[in-house]
Amino acid sequence: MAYFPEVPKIPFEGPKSRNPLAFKHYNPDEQLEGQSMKSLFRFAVAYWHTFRGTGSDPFGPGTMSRPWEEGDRHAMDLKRVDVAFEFMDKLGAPFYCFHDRDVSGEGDDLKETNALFDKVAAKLKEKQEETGIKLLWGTANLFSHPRFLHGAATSCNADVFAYAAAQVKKAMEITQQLGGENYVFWGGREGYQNLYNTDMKRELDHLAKFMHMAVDHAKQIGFKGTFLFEPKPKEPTKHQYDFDAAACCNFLRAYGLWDHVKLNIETNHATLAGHTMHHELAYSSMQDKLGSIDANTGDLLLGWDTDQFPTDIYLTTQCMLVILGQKGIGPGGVNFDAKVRRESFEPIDLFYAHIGAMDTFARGAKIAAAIRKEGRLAEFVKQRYSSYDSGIGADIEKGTASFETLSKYVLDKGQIAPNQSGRQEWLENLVNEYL
Ligand code: XUL
Ligand code: CO
Repeated sequence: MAYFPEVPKIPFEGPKSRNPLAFKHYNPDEQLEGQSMKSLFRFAVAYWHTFRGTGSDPFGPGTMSRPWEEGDRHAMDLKRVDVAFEFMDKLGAPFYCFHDRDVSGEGDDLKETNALFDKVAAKLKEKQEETGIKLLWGTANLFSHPRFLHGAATSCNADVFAYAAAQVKKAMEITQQLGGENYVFWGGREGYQNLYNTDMKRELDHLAKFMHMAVDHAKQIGFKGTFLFEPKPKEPTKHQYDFDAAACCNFLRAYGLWDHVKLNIETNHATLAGHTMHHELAYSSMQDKLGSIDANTGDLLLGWDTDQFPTDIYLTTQCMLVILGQKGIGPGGVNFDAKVRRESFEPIDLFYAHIGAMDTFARGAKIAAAIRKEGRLAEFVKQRYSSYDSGIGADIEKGTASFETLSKYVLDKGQIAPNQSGRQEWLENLVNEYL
């Protein structure tokens, strides 16, 4: 049974193609800076948006036409695995990601929920083996069910903390069984709405305890995947503790989790935090914490997390400048945590969305590689800081300078070296030369 009968396996046809069901730039075997595009991007499909998204928004119910969605919900969880793997196989996506509750629904209690999850996991494994598609990361949904209304690891209710721990234990074990290469924590409701009722210190201490338990459990079961923390400043809560990359780095350092966790950076979360994706990537990469990305984008005129597919070539060029700068992103990848618009309700729109996003990344990568090859941008930055390569600047960087020596230096010198232009406009033009 084919669920997308009108769609063939998506071919690469090159930039001149006008076939909407073909790649113009993503050519999995093409080499960029010594690696194939396939292994550079490690593209992943997000199970929750692509196979569970209904198109509902705060003003109205779902609009998506998904003819296969019918009948008993647990039987549907199994059937949907066939839909998902047909889609991913035709698209040529090498990876997928899920939350436990996207692939398998709740039972009457945790015991039944876990048993249902086992059944779906067995089918996922079968389909992974049949298609060669792999699990990039698993995670647990600790935010949708009403029990998590005060949060999960930061809930004021210790039983909810315990339930969340039991749920994550199972999600980690299934991720391991499926060969998942990473495990993600996004603090769905780990934050607060109002400080009048919140003990922030206790909540943060609890969150750290929770993550330490996850690290210990990974050791116990021999799970070797990378743990990833996914920053997001707000939504659904007014303040989320994993606010941005810098706040996450501080949390990991303060609570002794530094060596165990990296970051999964998402574009729309970066912009909600008042940063650019470029900033969040550059910051995490310089901390050696850039582990994976959730590739999407927001809307310039809407303030919320619209999770749109990335189609902006400047954005993907900036992403790839950082990713190529750290020689790739594996064992993480580029996960399309993005949903088609409520108005794009036909199944075929899912293909257009992913093809476009993969092409936008491939194009951004080619541009970034060309910029890096000529090296003019890097050379400018190197020159800009060259006063620190010798003399007084080198003393400052080495740590041999003090207020005493610097004061003497300036007093002796009389006139300091003049400033030079930052040349922002010229550099913006320079990037455009490669587009
Ligand atoms: C929510 C979000 C999540 C995480 C996984 O904004 O990005 O889907 O990626 O829990
Ligand atoms: Co995300």
